[in-house]
Amino acid sequence: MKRKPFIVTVSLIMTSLVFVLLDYKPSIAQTVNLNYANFPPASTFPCVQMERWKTEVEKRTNGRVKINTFPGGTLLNAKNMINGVISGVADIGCLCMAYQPGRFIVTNATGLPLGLSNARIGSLVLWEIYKKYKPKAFSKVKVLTMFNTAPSNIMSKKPIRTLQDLKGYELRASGNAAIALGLWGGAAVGMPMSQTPEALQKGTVQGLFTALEVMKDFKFAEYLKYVTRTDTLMYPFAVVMNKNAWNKLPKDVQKVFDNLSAEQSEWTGNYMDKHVEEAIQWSKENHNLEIIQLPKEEKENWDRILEPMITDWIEEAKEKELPGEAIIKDIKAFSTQFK
Ligand code: 3IO
Repeated sequence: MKRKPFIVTVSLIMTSLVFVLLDYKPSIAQTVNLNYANFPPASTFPCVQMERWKTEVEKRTNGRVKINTFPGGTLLNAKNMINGVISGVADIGCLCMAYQPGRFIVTNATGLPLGLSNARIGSLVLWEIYKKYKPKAFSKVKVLTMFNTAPSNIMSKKPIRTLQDLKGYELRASGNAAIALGLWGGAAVGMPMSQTPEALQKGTVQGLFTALEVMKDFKFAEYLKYVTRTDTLMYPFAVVMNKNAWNKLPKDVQKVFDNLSAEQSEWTGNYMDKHVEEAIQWSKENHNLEIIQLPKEEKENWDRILEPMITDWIEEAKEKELPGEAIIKDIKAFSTQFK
């Protein structure tokens, strides 16, 4: 075999190099892959909002950003969510702030019994509070959005019609909701939502205290036949992103994410409010759910019992050198603004 002249070899190498570069360059500039972790099952509202956000981001960036979603705690679980995002195990994570009340004092104030009447208002108020106070708890992440659940209600195996019925009764709840149950005389058992189905099956708890859409999404209505309408206290959520991953994003992509923040908050609130209604209907039609309405005076009494939670929270905030009174005033003001 005759050897190719040197110049031919060199030009062949150069041409392939050009092809490799041409081929390679657009693909690195074009797609950013981001992993998004979530703790509860795919059917539940935190994951529904995650899929909606993914769809919008992929559409608005013309496919230049691809979001890989990990529901059900497959990448990070409820309690290690924010630390996992800070350390880069996931690029994005959705967390419930009520699971770490001491870590998210400011934003958890929107979960106090302050009369926020639905998830839409709760979510928009939470987002305003975040923007205004920029709590230190989020200094190591980029916050993409925040939202709140609908107000909480008691779901239980036996009917709860009076405070007497609640005495010592074991119900699963976290954060402010757990404090409230305690004040009413119940026995709150703390754990993330993702562990609740097993605890109910095992009989460690006899019900739970949170937003009602879980009756359908976790099929709790199959064995929890009673709802007592308390309609108070929300569970605040945040979606956070790894700072490095954020800094590496092209400016126009960052803008797409930022433009989605308030919109995603409101979308999730609206979805939650609508889905709670659907879940109640579904539970009544398929599982014979009984809804217990407290008589007006009784309801006022239940609400009154929770009032010290506000002053206690203000005290706790003060100890941490946070403007507790101003934050509570702002929550109330924002909530009338969004009515
Ligand atoms: C919740 C958490 C995960 C999936 C569905 C949910 N519905 C309401 C919540 C609020 C919450 O975090 C909780 O623990 O009750």
